[in-house]
Amino acid sequence: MSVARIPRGKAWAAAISAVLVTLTLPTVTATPAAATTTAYDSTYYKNAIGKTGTSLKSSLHTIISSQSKISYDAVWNALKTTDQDPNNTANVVLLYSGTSRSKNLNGGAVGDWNREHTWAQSHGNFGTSAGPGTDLHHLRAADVQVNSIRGNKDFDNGGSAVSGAPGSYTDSDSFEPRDADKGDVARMILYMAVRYEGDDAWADLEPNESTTNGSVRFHGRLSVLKQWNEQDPPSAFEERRNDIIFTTYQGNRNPFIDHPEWVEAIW
Ligand SMILES: [Ca+2]
Ligand SMILES: [Ca+2]
Repeated sequence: MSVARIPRGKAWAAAISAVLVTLTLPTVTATPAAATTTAYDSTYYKNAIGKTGTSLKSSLHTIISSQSKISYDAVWNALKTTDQDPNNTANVVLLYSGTSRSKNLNGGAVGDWNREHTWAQSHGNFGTSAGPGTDLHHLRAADVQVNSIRGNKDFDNGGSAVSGAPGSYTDSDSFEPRDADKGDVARMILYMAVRYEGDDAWADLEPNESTTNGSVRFHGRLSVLKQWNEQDPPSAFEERRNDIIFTTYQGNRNPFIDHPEWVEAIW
């Protein structure tokens, strides 16, 4: 009987390399915030693809700065569409609490919802004229009293429970949203940093590590926002509102909802 003439050494090498391939592949694909691909990569994001750091930030700034602006009064009706409860079209879902509340309860009284500026208005003093103060990419429906507790605080972990917003915490100088809203908040803040670079009528908004920014043009806390972006990836709710803002209201997108890995690529 003849025996197969495969040299023993080569058979071993082939077997070992096959094992190595199966061992190394999962490690390569398991990196956090793995690169995503979107339908917009070859069109809207064409000039940003493949870039990192300040080059990526600069490209994205140019792309997303082409937009329409709405009035602060028009924000009410826009939020009734962008923040609609997926399970009840008569309601909006409120940031920080997750409460579902009637669209008709918009206003300033206890029990109403109002227009939360996730990037606090005072951080750069942009007010509510058409611009950063009316930019739907960081405006969300929120409970009047919860919004008041958040105030203009920077974002960070820690504090005591927020009344009316289970899972959210606050202390004297910072606010921590509930887990389901952490990534949303991070991506909204970082959108604002890329959109507003000081080359128009508005301040150059930037994230930093402080929790006492008050009325300066910075927002904290960057290292925590980066963690929140990883911890709470974009949801169907966020993706839907990004699409509605793009197609119906502003004509621009939040790049960090489409490509959450771009947070680490820039910061
Ligand atoms: Ca979320
Ligand atoms: Ca900026």
